Amino acid sequence: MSQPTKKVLITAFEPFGGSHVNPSEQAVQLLAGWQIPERRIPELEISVDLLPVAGGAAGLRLLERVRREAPDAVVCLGESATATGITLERVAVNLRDYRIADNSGQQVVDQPVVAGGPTAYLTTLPVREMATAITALGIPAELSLSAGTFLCNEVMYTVLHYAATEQPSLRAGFIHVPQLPEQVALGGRGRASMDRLTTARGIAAALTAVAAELRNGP
Ligand code: PCA
Repeated sequence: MSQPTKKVLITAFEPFGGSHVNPSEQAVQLLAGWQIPERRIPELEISVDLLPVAGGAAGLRLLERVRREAPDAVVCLGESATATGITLERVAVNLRDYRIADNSGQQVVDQPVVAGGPTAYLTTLPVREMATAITALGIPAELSLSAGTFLCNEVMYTVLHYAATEQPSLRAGFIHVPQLPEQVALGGRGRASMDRLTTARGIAAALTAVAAELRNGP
């Protein structure tokens, strides 16, 4: 008997911080275009969106989409200049403390994401299984305790707060991806990088673990 289809919303971020590309956007373009074999997960109906790197606006856009589409899971992606592999975030904190200005020019310091909200939320994605699925392909993956205090943490906290308060069945979390080789080369520093195809394959593998979790869930 075929499984009922589950809806997964995947988001990426636009470029920021003076860069012309964002590896999360490029990986999501490959996922959306069915350009990688691992993408074929019949029981998942995948939709994608691109979020602005703008405080407040990113979360509003994400929640508007979540309310409209009512997905079963939300997987948000963003770039990290320090990630050495595909990085599955475990915790979102109720803190906005931007190390640089966002794309609208605002640099928020020491503000909560949601006034009066809990200090933190744990991811509701099966991050351990996702990491295992990624590394099984020979692609580096790790779990992380903090998505930072910039936009990535902000959207992760925003969607987890929405789930906790309005849609408890919704699974949500955040994945940081390394910079592209060309970004690291431009920066002139010996940092880790990952090409877009490898990143997209890793994310697709992680989605198979999400699909398994949704299959077994309520
Ligand atoms: N990375 C930033 C915001 C946008 C992105 O791709 C972050 O780590 O918060």
